[in-house]
Amino acid sequence: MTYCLCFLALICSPTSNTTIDQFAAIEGLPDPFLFNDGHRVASSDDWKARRAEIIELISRYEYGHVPPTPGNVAVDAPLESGTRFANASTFQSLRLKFGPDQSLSTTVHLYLPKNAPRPLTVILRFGLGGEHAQAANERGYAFVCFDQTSLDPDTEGHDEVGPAQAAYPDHDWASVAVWAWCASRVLDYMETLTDIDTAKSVITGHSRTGKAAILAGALDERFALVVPNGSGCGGASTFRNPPKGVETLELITRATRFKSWFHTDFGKFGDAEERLPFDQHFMRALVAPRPLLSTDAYGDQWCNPPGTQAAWQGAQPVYDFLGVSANNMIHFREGGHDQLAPDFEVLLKVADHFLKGAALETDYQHAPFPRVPAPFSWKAP
Ligand code: GTR
Repeated sequence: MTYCLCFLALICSPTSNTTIDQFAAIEGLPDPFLFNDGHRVASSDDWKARRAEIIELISRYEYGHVPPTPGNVAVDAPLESGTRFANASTFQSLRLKFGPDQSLSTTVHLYLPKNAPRPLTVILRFGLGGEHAQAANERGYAFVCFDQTSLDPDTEGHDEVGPAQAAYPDHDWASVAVWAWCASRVLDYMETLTDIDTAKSVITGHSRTGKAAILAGALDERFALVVPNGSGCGGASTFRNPPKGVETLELITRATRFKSWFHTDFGKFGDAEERLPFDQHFMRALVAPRPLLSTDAYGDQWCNPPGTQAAWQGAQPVYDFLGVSANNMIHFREGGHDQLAPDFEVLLKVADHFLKGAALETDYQHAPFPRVPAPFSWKAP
């Protein structure tokens, strides 16, 4: 136990000059209920304290630390307004400004159904493409998408200090964290609109922005439903014991690939995932007790489907402990890497249930690989 306490003190010191050898290997998924000092969560207040420790762990080693809410989001310029979907929806494009001296900006597209009762439940999605806007509007949801890359460009094989990192030079945040923070700034703006009910907001994204969606949902408790799609490595699937053919921590953090998405220390855990003091089930646990639905595809091998099951299983004891077992959801469809209409339909069904009180026909709590055992033996306190 003494060794354990020293070790935990070491890993949690943000100033320590750690090397990989200083991290003890953890067999199976780490226990999210175990505090850094070795004692275990026993009450819901304890869980709040442990949750704060987990935020520090994933910020220190995986994504970097995000700055506080700037509290100064405003419209910089309206860009376009019109209608969409045979005049059934209004469309607005505008630029928001925020951050130090309001020097940061991002473009936001708002699609609002004309005939749905106000205030509207809102679905936020990363990227300006507008995919799924019509489906959302037809079901009475506002759909808002935004350009997260205006705060940090999406680069491969090299890093660029993006505008957000330049504006906050004391922060060690990497791209995924910048993008997640961007979603929260768009939500700040939504809070100023009488047409929108931000107490009922959904955050979703696909692939790299699925990683940003789960991080946004983990850090910002205003997101009422969190739906990472095809997020895989660094998103909703675990790193430990990667099966053949999946994207591993070592692969994703290569300098020739996406090192710049993650904290500069994260690549040290490449081919040594077992030494990570957490795994991605901690991300799902951070969202609890709020509902979380991961949507994925069996054919999307690169995204590590069994690892997504493992993360879902590893978060379930936390949802159970908080008395909301049904809020931890997983869905797999046949096919490949995409956020398709059927994926979005599952999101809408789950949103209808959790945010609008509709009945849920399916519980989305079935293991996609029922014969694969859960890779841990600890239980909820
Ligand atoms: C891939 C990367 C994945 C995923 C994907 C995407 O190249 O390996 O982690 O993020 O890009 O965003 O499309």
